[in-house]
Amino acid sequence: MTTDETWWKSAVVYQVYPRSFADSDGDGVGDLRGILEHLDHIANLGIDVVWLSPVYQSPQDDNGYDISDYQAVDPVFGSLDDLDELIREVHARGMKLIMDLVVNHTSDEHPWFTESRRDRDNAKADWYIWRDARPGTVPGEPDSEPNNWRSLFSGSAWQWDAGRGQYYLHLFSKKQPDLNWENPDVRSAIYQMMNWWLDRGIDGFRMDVINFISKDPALPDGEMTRSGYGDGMPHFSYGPRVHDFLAEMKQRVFETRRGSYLTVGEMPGVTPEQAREFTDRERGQLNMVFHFEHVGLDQEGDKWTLRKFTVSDLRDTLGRWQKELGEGGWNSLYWNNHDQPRVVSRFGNDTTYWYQSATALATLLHLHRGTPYVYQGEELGMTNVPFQEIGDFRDIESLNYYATAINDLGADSSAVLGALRRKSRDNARTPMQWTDQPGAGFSDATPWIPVNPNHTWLNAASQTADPSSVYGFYRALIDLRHTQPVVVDGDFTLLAPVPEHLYAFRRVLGDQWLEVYANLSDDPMKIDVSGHADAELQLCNYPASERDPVQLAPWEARVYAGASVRTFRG
Ligand code: TEU
Repeated sequence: MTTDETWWKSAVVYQVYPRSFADSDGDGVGDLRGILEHLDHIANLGIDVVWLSPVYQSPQDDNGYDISDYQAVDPVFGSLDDLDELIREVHARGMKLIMDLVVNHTSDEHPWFTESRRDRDNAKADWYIWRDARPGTVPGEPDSEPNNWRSLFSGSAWQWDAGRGQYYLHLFSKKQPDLNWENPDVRSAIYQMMNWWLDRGIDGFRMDVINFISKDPALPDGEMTRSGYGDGMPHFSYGPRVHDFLAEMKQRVFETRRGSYLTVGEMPGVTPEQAREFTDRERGQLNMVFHFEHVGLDQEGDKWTLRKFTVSDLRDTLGRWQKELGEGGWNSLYWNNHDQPRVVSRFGNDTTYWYQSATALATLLHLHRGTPYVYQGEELGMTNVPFQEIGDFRDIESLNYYATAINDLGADSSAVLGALRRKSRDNARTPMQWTDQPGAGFSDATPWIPVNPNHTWLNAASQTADPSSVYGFYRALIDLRHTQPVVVDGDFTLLAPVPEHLYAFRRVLGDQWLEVYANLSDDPMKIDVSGHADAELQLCNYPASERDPVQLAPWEARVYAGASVRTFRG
């Protein structure tokens, strides 16, 4: 238990997606004992906090984000004893453990829902969001849904339940019914469960789509989209009671305890102004939130419609978030997680400048103000996956989208596959690449999703002992955060005007300063760093022999500060 209230400001978090991390028992699926075996890989990177994606009991319709028992471990991942051991071993290495809190919805196999769907009078009848068919329609027939909202996993967000004779709302899959947070009993049950986990020794929560818990009670139709359904986001992503609910949670869970925990809310669609309210030091309810603006820059409307990404958009977006949350609020910083394609393939160059672009993007992210998150494999520069056909994909979001795009909208299958290859969540979910062996050291059995063929050269075994590897570079960046207060607390100013592909900023804390320059392109770029002595160069992803005083090489990143020289690959 920690009592320094803002310990999470200097922390770096590492996300483990248990299904894809390490398989200890040879069933092709990662598990808790697999994580235990590899904890030193995480600790040696300098990580402070491990975030564990869901390991709760689940039918695995959405890989564990559909929970049927919040207080049990799914046998595919191990047992509660294994989890207790993991908590102990994480703590023994001086790290903390946070878990996923998925309480916008449960699984349809959760006993709460089984009871709720039985009839309209049972004790849990009102625990989910049930509505009658649209007046004047035939219940259960197409277009009779209570409103036109699209599910984030394609199709209508409503499922007809013949037994109860009503529809239930599911913003995600039909096996993920939305809980009714308006009901105080639902909220109490959730707070009780959260306290149970904190009593067990965990150090906080990553809260799944936590800005979706309050819906506009009128559930109005949304604006029509190309999908043939309406966009309900404006009616559920920042509902009228979201602040009340989170304030109550803070009061009934976190404020009843002596420790200081990490709380991070995942919030699709959140604006910087809203995020500031959520994370305000005095009045806010959470330490930080995950926003989605920068990971929406390569799409137009929905995630499958691609749009050209530009460095100036990235600068404007992240710069605005830095400014808005500069005083009073706090940012979380991420390129990757289990829902996003790999950053080196997405915003970098995963062929010619693989090492350089992976490390340049890492430099930018880790030296912004906020708490950085590393997603498993990102510290090795893991890339997107050369998926060949629809049979290579596993993710429900990808499979549903493929089926509806082709069957309902008559899209061309090769175009749909092209979009999936770029944006599918499965890019992040192929097995962690430990070795160059056939199962990538992930599993001796056939893995639940194939390993990326590039594990033959891109793997942990070849990197962890090498300071000039991507892993070595991440270590150096994390070390910089832990040794230089300006990285944690310094204020942030974008350097402008700059050429289109240059991302440069300055951090200042008292008389300490730090300047970061990154060339996010395949071409060399002239820069003026004549004001800086060589002695001020703290970190660079090119060796000294290749460094030009007046120009940056492709994807070169330099960090200047007032301390001694540290060179990588040099
Ligand atoms: O994700 C919420 C979310 O809105 C997106 O990140 C989601 O992946 C979207 O479909 C992307 O197009 C969270 C979890 O991170 C995700 O894994 C779950 O599938 C989802 O909630 C439902 O629990």
